[in-house]
Amino acid sequence: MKTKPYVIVGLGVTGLSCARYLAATGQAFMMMDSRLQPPSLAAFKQAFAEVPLSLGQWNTAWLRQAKALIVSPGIALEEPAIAQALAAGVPLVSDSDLWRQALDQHKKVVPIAAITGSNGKSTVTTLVGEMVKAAGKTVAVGGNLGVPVLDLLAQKNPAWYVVELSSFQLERSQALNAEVVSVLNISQDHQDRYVDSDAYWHAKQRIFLGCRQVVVNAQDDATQVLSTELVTKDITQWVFSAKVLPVAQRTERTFSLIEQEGIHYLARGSQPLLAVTDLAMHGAQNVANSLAALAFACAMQLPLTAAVEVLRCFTGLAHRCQFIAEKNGVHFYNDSKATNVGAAIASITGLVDKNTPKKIVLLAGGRAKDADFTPLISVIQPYCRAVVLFGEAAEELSQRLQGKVMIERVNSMDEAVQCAWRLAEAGDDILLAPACSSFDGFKNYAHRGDVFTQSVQSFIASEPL
Ligand code: UMA
Ligand code: ADP
Repeated sequence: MKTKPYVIVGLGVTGLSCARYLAATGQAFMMMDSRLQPPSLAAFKQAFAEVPLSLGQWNTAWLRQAKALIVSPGIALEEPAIAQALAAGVPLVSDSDLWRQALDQHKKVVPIAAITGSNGKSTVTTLVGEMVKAAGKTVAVGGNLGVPVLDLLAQKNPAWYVVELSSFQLERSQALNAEVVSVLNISQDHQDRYVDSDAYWHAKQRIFLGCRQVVVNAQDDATQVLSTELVTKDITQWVFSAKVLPVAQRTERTFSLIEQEGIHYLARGSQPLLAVTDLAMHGAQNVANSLAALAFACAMQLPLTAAVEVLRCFTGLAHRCQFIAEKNGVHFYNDSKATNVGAAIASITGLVDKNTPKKIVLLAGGRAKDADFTPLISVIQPYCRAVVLFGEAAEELSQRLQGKVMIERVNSMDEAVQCAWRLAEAGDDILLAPACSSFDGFKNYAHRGDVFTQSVQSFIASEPL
């Protein structure tokens, strides 16, 4: 009997990487996407002209007859056509399951460091990757950060895989069996995809499946391994905390702040490694991210001095609290990647300087993802001079903020920048930290950040000093 084909569901970068992998390993597959013009269509047609392709709707006949479904992370498993096929017994496989299988077939085992959490994933993943490079070793870095995990197989002889994984990727994957993993922090996100916050958090916890070492955030209990079902063997635990840990709690496996002669240092146990002021990234959130990355470096047996040098030099990723420009003492920051409430709070509080009277003019809005904005409002009230609202969530945010802070509503990024400038006073920060996803008006967060940056630059160029 002819073997059934895999059905790849979703023709984005993940779907395309799965197609390449299945073709390279001689396995039959078909491709499906509910959109008529999915983003990787041209690349797919060029490489796989003969492969059956179904576009524009869910092909239920294909879904039911598949050997297994490989469903891209952007598609909810609750999507009725997918859910029906799964309920009828069609197996589900993720791109990371295929990746794990491929790695297991190689004689040389390449260890994996895997990072999830609500915020800071991309920053920590990048830092850890840079720390491997600084140790003189080769590294393949990817996952939710951008390069799908299966595409990392193209890299020759890495000493480490360092991957960022989202809840969407983890919820549909079996044991990753990584060497070191972390759930960096948990705050609410993606409530349009999960029945409640617990379901989101349980998805994140799947990163622990089969791991050997964990990096835990001492300030967030939800980052600990909370079920013995996830980890069957003894695991080594490393701890980070962006606070000063009491001396009695400090060990070789703790990374926290210590204070010496009025100066705060990032430290291993009680050993100072780097003054906080010598970190190239700014914002309290990046102190936590740096400590987490140092914990990874030690768990991975990388030289600590090289890891510390990375922290001294790495200025941060684009679109994350990125300084754009200064005009008349007003600073413009692009944190388009603050796509949820927790990230926007970290972004605002990270800029607060209690020694100056400056305030923040916040640009916020976009697609709300069913978020609860209450915690954001309690930060906006004390620290923001005004909030400029745009996108689908503008109405909801405006109702929630009425009477609490000055609000303006706008229809374009150019208008948002001009409006923020009118509202700002000398010394203030103008911050794009939308607390929402960008998909209501932009291709993605990077596109939104680029549009903001261009608006700021043309505004500054057009205005006399
Ligand atoms: N879609 C359809 N119909 C389909 C298939 C997809 O409408 O048939 C829509 C989805 O609802 C989604 C979009 O297309 O809005 C993209 O989904 P996808 O699964 O095709 O995405 P990929 O291009 O494969 O990219 C995915 C991750 N995207 C998502 O999880 C939405 C990328 O993370 C990741 O970099 C890439 O795999 C490689 O691993 C992006 C992201 O936004 C950056 N991640 C979320 C986040 O960080 O908050 C989780
Ligand atoms: P992710 O990949 O999880 O989205 P990023 O490293 O890209 O995380 O950072 C996205 C945004 O999240 C940042 O711009 C900042 O606003 C916020 N952020 C970064 N690190 C943290 C942290 N440790 N805790 C809370 N918020 C953070």
